[in-house]
Amino acid sequence: MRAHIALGSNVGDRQGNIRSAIEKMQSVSGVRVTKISLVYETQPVGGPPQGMYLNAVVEVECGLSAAELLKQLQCIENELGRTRPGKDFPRTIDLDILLFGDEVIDEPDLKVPHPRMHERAFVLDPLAEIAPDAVHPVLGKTVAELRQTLCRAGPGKSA
Ligand code: A4P
Ligand code: MG
Repeated sequence: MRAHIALGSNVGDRQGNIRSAIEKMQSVSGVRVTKISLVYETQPVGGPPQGMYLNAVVEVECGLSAAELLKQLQCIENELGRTRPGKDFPRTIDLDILLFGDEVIDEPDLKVPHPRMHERAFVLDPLAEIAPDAVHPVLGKTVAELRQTLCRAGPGKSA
């Protein structure tokens, strides 16, 4: 299955955290990283006042189920020192499954497509760079179309 994963970091060595997370994904058996977007610096959206984020998206070919992939991503978050004081708090690394082929999953601990992906420039800009033609299976629009209709935070802002 082809899946897309968002990476976000705004604590510590942000570039190093993104790079280490991708390296760790590459070493998960059953996961092959096939595309990597550029890294984007973005304004924090939601949560308490906090530093700027680096965001990126990768595409993987995945022999695991979505639930198994989530478990592996959470292990990587923990290895990179992720703590969870509350929602939208600063983080060393956040790994979210955006799309998992055309699967629609609505479990308490796993929602795919990611419920907020279509509202967020910090997701759609890097995703559109590597997968403009991927289709959101609920909204029935391509990533490029979602990005075009996005309401931006303000002129020149990328988040
Ligand atoms: N979960 C459910 N669905 C998924 C999925 N598709 N992928 C559950 C990954 N996890 C999923 O996540 C909380 C729970 O979501 C997990 O236990 C998992 O079972 P978390 O990573 O512990 O907490 P979080 O990151 O605070 O929540 P979440 O939902 O990832 O937050 P958001 O909505 O993604 O927002 N601003 C900028 N510029 N850049 C950012 O990257 N990120 C956030 C986080 C806010 N503002 C940001 C950024
Ligand atoms: Mg998360």
